[in-house]
Amino acid sequence: MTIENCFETILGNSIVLNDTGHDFVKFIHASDIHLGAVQYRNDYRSNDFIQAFQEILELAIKHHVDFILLGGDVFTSLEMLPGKLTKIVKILNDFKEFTNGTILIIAIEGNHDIRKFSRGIRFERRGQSWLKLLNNLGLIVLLDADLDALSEEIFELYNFDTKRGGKIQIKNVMIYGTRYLGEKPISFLSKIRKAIVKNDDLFNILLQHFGIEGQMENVPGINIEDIQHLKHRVNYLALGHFHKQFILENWIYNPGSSEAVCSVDNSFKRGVFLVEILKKFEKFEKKVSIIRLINRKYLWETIYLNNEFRNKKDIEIFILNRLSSSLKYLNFDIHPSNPQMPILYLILKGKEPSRSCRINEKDLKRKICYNLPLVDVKIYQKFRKPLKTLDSYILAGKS
Ligand SMILES: [Mn+2]
Repeated sequence: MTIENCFETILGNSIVLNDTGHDFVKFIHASDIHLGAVQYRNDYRSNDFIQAFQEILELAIKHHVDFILLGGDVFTSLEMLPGKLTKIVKILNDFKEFTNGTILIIAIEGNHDIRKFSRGIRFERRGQSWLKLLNNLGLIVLLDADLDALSEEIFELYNFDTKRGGKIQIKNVMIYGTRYLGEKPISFLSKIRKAIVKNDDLFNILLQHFGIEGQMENVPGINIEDIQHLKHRVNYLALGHFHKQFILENWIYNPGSSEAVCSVDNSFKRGVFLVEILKKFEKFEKKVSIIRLINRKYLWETIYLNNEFRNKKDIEIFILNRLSSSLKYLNFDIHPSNPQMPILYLILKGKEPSRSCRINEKDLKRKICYNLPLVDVKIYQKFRKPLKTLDSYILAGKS
């Protein structure tokens, strides 16, 4: 039995390689793919993240790019089910084979790539990641600078034999990258600036995993004034970390997460950047286009529970009936592998059910997905608290 190359199945076997010469470079900048997200909770939803990754690789082939940048959080944690990793390795192998290794995937580690969910263990210090494995298998180029070294040795050229290095040159573009530098990377950045070589013949990209203050509400980031010093040596600051897309001052770029990792991500503009760099009359010209990915659809529904319910089953029937009528228009086949089936974010409001009727979210979710064409349901219980009676105040005062 031969296992088909997934890119050949989708794109046919004709590949046009990018041979437009040294002065024209094209790349895709993506980030925060979060492979492995929701893998324990919902297998089909979890595949959406792998699907988004495959879509990025397909875009790279279709647009004949020279390389792909991944700004960290490629994986959602160190915990990865074997089946999922096998799938990812197969896709990367197929990609390498289909493109004859001409499109390099250049990545750095984000905070999630080194994160372990188990309690109480500082695993980050052990320096392991799935990206390191993919790098050792020759499927990606993982950039990491040696920040303890002397300035001129911080960024060694990536060596394909040792599979180590902090920078790589493709045509007249030089890409510098480091691992996630923690929550306060400022002290490292002046070191990094000194180590980046200013050369008018090269277009410098710095690949980093941090956010910029003010771009996301209540999420800490770096003050933009504190990185102005990089501007003179960096033509394109390629970021990852914030799941919301932003472009600042025509040199700072953050594409946002490729799938919605949590419900709030759905409200953000997200996607990938397709960047073209052309050297014209000794000057670099840059064109950045935004590409949105085909993500899983989602919908929000609010149900008010104002009736008296005798038992848990009555509540479930009530919710199911409400949903069946409001989602009537979804006439898809109910099969979890159907990619058209949306995710439902369900808000329950009104009177909080009594203790004996308390909602079991897992049960309710299972029943909803069994009866309606939805891939997954996330339930938010936002009931108003029952008013305290005068008696309960008096009792509380006595105790
Ligand atoms: Mn992330």
